Amino acid sequence: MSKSDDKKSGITRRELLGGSAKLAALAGAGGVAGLTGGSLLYPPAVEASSGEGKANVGPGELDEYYGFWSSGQAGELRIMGVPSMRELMRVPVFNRCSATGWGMTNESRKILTEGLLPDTRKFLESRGGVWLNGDLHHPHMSFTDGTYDGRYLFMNDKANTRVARVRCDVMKCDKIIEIPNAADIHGLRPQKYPRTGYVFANGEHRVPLPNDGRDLDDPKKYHAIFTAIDGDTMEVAWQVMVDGNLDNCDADYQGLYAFSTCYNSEEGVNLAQMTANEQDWVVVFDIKAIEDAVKKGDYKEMKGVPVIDGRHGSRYTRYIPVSNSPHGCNTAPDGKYVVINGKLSPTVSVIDVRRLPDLFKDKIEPRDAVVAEPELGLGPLHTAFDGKGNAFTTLFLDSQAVKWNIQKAVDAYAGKKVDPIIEKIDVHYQPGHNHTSMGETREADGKWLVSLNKFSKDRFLNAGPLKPENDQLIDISGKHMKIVHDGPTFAEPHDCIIVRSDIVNPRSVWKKDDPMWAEARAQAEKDGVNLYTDSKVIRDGNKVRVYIWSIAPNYSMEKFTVKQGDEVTIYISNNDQIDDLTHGFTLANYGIAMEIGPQATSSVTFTADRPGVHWFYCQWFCHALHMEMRGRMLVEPT
Ligand code: CUK
Ligand code: CUA
Repeated sequence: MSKSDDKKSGITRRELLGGSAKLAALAGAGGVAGLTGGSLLYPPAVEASSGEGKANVGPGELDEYYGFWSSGQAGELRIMGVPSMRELMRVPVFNRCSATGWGMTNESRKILTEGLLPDTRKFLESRGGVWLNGDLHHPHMSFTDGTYDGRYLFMNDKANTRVARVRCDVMKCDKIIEIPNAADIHGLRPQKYPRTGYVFANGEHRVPLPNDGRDLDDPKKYHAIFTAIDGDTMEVAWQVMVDGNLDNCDADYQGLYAFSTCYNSEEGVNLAQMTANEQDWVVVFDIKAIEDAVKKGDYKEMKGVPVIDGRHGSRYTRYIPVSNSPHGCNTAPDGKYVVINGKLSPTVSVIDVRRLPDLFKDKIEPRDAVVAEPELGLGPLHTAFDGKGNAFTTLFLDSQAVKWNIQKAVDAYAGKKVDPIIEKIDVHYQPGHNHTSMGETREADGKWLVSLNKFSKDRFLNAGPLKPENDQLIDISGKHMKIVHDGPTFAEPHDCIIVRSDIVNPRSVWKKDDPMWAEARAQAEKDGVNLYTDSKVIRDGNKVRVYIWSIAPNYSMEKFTVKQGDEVTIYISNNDQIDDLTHGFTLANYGIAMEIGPQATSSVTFTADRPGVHWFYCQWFCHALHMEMRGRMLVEPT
């Protein structure tokens, strides 16, 4: 907070911090005080904290919004309740999961491997077949007509150049593809209109094409690639080669353009080179023109994908100069403006999408598409919207959230004497992304803002040198922004979306014909086995298939025998049809665990190379006799 801001609001940063701490203490104690007859310590604070009351979702009460949180280098998707900020679920995607068996079961390994490029598959052969890590930054829901439609969530993996999809009907990942030609997918956004449609994904780092060793330390031969993925089939539709690198991206509300920020127009390979220029740029992609180019054949095919040349001078792109090293790229719900966040510059640049047709016709200069450039504070990274014409930008270096008015910023840029900044509040500390409820849709409702802060320092009990991040919930429904909740989170929520709960309707019980275990179903059919009623051991040379079903607290088989060296596949089908009756299957000392949801089938294949008695047990608490839900695998030595 600058000195002048301190004077304006009449409080210092430290006092504000103290005040928030008191509010937080009250949030926990308020209810108890009434019961115990204890007096409220800070009654004025309660009056002042209307938002806090709204944020308090009592035991058994349901949240108004789903939050879908990334987890950065943890590689999973997290589902939160907003405004309670309760963590509801973790969905393994790019990581492996000890609880659910993601990365161990045949069903998950199929998803983790089927979209790998041949050379990666080969690379992983001696490394267990699947990647062990991922870096999930940007989870975004599919759209229809400019708003969330509850079908899918899409997300990037920066670490191993992948894009994944999660089915919202069961909240499980069903597709992961590796993106060819690109290096390290960072920015990701779905097409908003007319529907998703495309999922746009930025290859952040520049590499030689092909990247097979023939070119090494010759950065002039490096390229960054923008990718459009068909969200329905999860196949790459087309790619565009650009100048510079690619950071974040977004789409418009008209279905005509996509935008990517570039923080390395210098095409450097070290920090000094990458930040040398005064200006970098935003690349604008003309989607219809690119689709035409694909139809007409104006592309080069690389690794089976049409790659369009979108470098300077191309008909398919335009490069709009903005200040050095822009980062976030956010389309406003009014459908008119795209906010480009300055990062190294204290400004954001506002692009008017209505000027883009003229830009592509070269009737205006690229800079003429910029209609505002308000100076907001130090380190603007990402911007969210309230649907009422206001924007909220994170200031990483200032550790603040700034609320500003878009129209006023446009007016000020045009020369009017107006101050677009409405309010700044401290957040704790160093915010990256922020997000408003429904804020990246045309249904932005202006109720909540989440600030995803990279550091928590003194906000929580010290848990050791590795600190959690701090997600703060801010009530933006009133005149002033008000922090109402601190939420510690483990590494590292870059980004999130906040979706009205009526849009998301997951099932409680699986359908028996779910595509997730289609292969198990096909194999069972070949073996003449009903997955849900037959217990069978089928020997097929040294391949053994074991079919087991379960009803709490029993497996249908108490033991089975195999020979040392057999390749064993175990299929477990959960015959319980009850809400919240998940079983597990853990095979002790074989490193195997899997989740089997109600009416689901899970399977795992392994070599029985350890002779002896091996207990398998249910690791998902399912019944009073859950501990007894177990059986034996007897492995005869050869
Ligand atoms: S990036 Cu992390 S703070 Cu990967 Cu969306 Cu901006
Ligand atoms: Cu089945 Cu625990």
